[in-house]
Amino acid sequence: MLNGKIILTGPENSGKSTLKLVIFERKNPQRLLDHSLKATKGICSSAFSFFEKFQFGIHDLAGQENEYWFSSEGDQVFIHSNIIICIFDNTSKVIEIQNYIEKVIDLKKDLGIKNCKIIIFLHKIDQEKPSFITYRLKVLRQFVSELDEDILIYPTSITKKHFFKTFYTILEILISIFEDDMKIPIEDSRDLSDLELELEIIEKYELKVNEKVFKNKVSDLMKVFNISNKKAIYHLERLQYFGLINISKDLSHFMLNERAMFFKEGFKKYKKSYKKRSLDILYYFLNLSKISIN
Ligand SMILES: Nc1nc2c(ncn2[C@@H]2O[C@H](COP(=O)(O)OP(=O)(O)OP(=O)(O)O)[C@@H](O)[C@H]2O)c(=O)[nH]1
Ligand SMILES: [Mg+2]
Repeated sequence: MLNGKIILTGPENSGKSTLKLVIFERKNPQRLLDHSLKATKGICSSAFSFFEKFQFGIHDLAGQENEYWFSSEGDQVFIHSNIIICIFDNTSKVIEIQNYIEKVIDLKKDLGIKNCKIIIFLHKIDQEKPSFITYRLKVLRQFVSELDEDILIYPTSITKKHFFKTFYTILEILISIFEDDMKIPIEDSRDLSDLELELEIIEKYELKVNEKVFKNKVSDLMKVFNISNKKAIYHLERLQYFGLINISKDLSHFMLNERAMFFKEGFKKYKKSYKKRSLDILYYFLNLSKISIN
């Protein structure tokens, strides 16, 4: 039995499936921006866990089938959900976004779902000028403030400039909503110094455009960080699991991948203001695993 249920909904082509893949399944955002996924058919469900203990399902609904999801048969998928994330392409008409939000609120009332938060992502903000996004957010926030639901709206995008912030925002949302369930287990020997070193590795190395060779030597890493080969491989394997680097088969070389370059662009910028809290948050992602649901 899973302890959490998250629904991703929104108009077709708004970016739901891509967001799920780049954040939770550690896929390369650039690849999914260059090669779009096919439109989702029906519902695409996956399950994940943090620290193995807190297990949750994410259900990504096909935008093309929205009529069905909001019908008295299709709406059953929303039962027991804890978070309904509505994702909109920021270029959508405000009135369409507002109508959609109202439909979700009605659905929640009809189904009598309690303990469920509605979250709005104004997505693909890279497509518009910041001043336009600010204006849009203001209009939508004003709209939701008049509803009798406590709805938060976040600007998001998986492009390089916004990837880290989006990634961080999603984690903060999960931690705030699943607060008690998501506490770091006491038995976890939470060593943030490991994570700190791994972030330094990401900051130190680079990946040039179209570079495909493993050019960084593990022996150099050992010298720079004054660590043993065993420790170096330990950190590199964690970073590989985090979806940020690739290690050569013989474990002698490694390279940052494109996802790491996306990650570090924002991390560098936000690191100063987020400080220790950001380490805690990133620690969660190191402890995220995909689990099978059968
Ligand atoms: N510019 C930009 N494009 C994005 C972003 N996120 C996703 N996309 C693109 O948006 C398109 C739609 O993405 P999907 O994830 O398939 O959209 P969806 O909401 O799952 O669509 P349905 O399955 O039809 O409901 C793809 O071409 C993605 O590359 C983003 O942050 N910025
Ligand atoms: Mg989809």
